[in-house]
Amino acid sequence: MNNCCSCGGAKKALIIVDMQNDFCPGGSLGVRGGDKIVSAINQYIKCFAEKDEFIVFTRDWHPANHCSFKENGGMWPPHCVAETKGAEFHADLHVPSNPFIISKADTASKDAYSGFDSTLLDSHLKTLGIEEVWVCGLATDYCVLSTVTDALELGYKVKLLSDAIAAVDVNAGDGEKAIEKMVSAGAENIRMTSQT
Ligand code: VGL
Ligand code: ZN
Repeated sequence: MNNCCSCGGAKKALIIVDMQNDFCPGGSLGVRGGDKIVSAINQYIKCFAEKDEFIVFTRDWHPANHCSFKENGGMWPPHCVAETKGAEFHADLHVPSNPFIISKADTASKDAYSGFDSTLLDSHLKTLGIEEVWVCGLATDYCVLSTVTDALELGYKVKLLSDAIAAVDVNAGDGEKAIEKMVSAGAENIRMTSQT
């Protein structure tokens, strides 16, 4: 892919949202094409890792009795229960040996789509002097949308990696609408990978 170097620009981080088995085809909340973006994400990981730039993995990390599950009045099938296979990262994702992981929505009574919601992500990025985030992962219309919206509100410059996201599409077109929302909120829509 093209050079992803900041080249004197803002210090940046790659945020990989919820690339977990349950959000990939075969998982309990499988997103169509969720597995097809792994190769693009790996290209971004390589580019950031080579330049020693910060990489964050978020994960949905629910207790077994989480409020977002249908049986508890929520809208989703049970998914991403902490410590289960479904909550593990996709096996082909190139997770570095000592990854920085943000777990979210890890208490029964509260859901959290954004990686910034009730986590240390913002304070950590600010401590590192990071001003720009590149966001990819799952799902475009839920956790990617929320993470991007929060990042913009928190003052980060945001690049949306639209070759490395996929949508739940509860209603047809939700993913496209989410992309429009993120762009009108100030995210820059880019695609840099070679399609393999
Ligand atoms: C997500 C639905 C429920 C996501 C998380 O990661 O987009 N979607 N929980
Ligand atoms: Zn969830």
